[in-house]
Amino acid sequence: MKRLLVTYAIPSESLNALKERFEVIVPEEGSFSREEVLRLVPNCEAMLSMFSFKVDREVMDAGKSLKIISNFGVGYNNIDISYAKERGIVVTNTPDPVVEPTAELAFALMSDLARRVSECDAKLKRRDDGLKWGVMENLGVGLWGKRLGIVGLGNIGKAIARRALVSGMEVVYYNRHPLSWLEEDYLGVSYLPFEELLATSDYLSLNTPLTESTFHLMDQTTIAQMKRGAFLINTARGPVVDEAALVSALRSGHLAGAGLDVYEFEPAITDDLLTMDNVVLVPHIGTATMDARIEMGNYAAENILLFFRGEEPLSVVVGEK
Ligand code: 8YV
Repeated sequence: MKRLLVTYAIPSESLNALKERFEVIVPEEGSFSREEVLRLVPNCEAMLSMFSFKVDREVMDAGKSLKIISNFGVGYNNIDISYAKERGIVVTNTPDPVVEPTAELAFALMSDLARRVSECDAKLKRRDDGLKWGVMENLGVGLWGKRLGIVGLGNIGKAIARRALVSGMEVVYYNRHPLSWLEEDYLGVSYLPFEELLATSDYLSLNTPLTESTFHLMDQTTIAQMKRGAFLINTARGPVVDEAALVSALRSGHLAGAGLDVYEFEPAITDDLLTMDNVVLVPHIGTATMDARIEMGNYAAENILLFFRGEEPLSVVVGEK
């Protein structure tokens, strides 16, 4: 029987079909440590990995028999893709089940910031004397009539755009390769050059993968190019934003607020962010619903099953297409 190493205790129902065909090595709860993975992987033909676990050269060298790495999640910046290519290891991911939950969270962060929900909630709960009730108190900005700029209009960006449009927002986007006018028309979005997008968006949502070219895409220069009083939402990957530059733009008042699901030094969070009322923070929960976790698990499992049946996996990052 082939062996599959699952680095994290994902929903057990997602592993049922795999257990019929593989010896599945999975932690009872939480995740295997790096040392455990290095000890267990040598005998495994397949690995089901998580964004928080680095699958680098050392792991792949230890995994002499590895044929496939099925990543649980859409983002695969945790995997040394060029080494997987070199070794001929197929890498797959789970783009479809993450779309709606991530869009939901991005929209929740944006709505929260727009109407200062978490800020008021926290002040009320700690009976903060600074919280005043009154017609001219706790004024937010709102979403209706405002412009949302989406950096990276892939499937998640499009799902955010749909939500924004029904909320009365105007949606503009920047992609390295703009969509066709037909698709723009169908979605109700318009392309803008990056600098124009930054300068005119009231809300900026980051939805790019983390690559060499998106590392610190939002740094001191690009954050300064953002419209004064704008809000930044990041549900993509932390290092897309230079967190120190973000903190100083929030301190100076250039940015009105930020909604963050991901962090440059995750799981560490820059201390200053923890003290700011106009910052809404959540611990990388973009796809954290039970439904999504099961769907992601099933999808990651299906990728492995299809591969070993000699069929095309659902979503291939590296390997035969
Ligand atoms: C997951 C994510 O929480 O899909 C991604 O890239 O970051 C999230 O959906 C994560 O991948 C869990 O491994």
